[in-house]
Amino acid sequence: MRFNEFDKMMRVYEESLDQYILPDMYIVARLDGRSFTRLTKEICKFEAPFDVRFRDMMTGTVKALMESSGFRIVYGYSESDEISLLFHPEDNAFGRKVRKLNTTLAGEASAAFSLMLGRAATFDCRIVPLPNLKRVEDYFAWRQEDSHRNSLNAHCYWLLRKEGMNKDEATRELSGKSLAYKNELLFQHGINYNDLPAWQKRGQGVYYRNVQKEGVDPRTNTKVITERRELYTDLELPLGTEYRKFVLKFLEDEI
Ligand SMILES: Nc1nc2c(ncn2[C@@H]2O[C@H](COP(=O)(O)OP(=O)(O)OP(=O)(O)O)[C@@H](O)[C@H]2O)c(=O)[nH]1
Ligand SMILES: [Mg+2]
Repeated sequence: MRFNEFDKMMRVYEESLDQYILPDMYIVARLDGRSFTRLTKEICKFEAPFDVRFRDMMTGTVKALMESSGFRIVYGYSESDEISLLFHPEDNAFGRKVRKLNTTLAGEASAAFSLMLGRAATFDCRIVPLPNLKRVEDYFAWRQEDSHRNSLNAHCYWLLRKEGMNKDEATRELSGKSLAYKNELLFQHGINYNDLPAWQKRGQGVYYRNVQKEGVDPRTNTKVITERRELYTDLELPLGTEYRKFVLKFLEDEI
């Protein structure tokens, strides 16, 4: 068999699982830290339930993906050990091949996070194709609600652990309990959930914004104001309907 024919025959197998995101679908990628329960509790012993160093490594990873993955990402969101990335509607990198998106993003996130942490850590990645703007805002509202529920539960869990319960007892105590019950549990111990930092309840957003920088024009030696686009980490994301509008704006600004 000539090499050309051989090559053609083998490519059929290689490409048999390839999928593409259909045109007009909005793309969101979600990355999640692999076995980060062990990493955060046993290997690195991050502060629980929330550690600012861990949060900053997660947002640092989002920034690395937005700056150098080669994809046009208009908004990045992080909560707990996960990251969601909203793609520019016209991003056509790798012909929207799912395999390339997943592997490139997971590889880059793992590398960026590992360098910051100083040891190997990995992320998985899934692509979520969304059919319209309503589902895009639903997606981000969903992850924000997940962040809220996780954080309320985590604060209660670590409160019970500090009170002397072991892992199983604390988990059992909270299993099936309502949000109102958990809020009340914290309140009874002097913690008002509403007063906790916004980022712990809603997660962090990363996006580009225009900033004005003061410089000196070397030709005239006078002060000049220039505008630059830079990545910004927002630790006070809006909530509910306001957050939905906030997310859609990143797409509207680009269309
Ligand atoms: N100590 C600490 N842990 C955190 C922090 N943020 C997230 N985590 C932990 O990260 C883990 C994320 O949960 P999962 O993604 O469901 O669990 P996982 O162990 O990563 O499992 P897989 O994702 O299935 O591989 C939870 O155990 C969280 O408590 C933090 O700021 N401090
Ligand atoms: Mg994980």
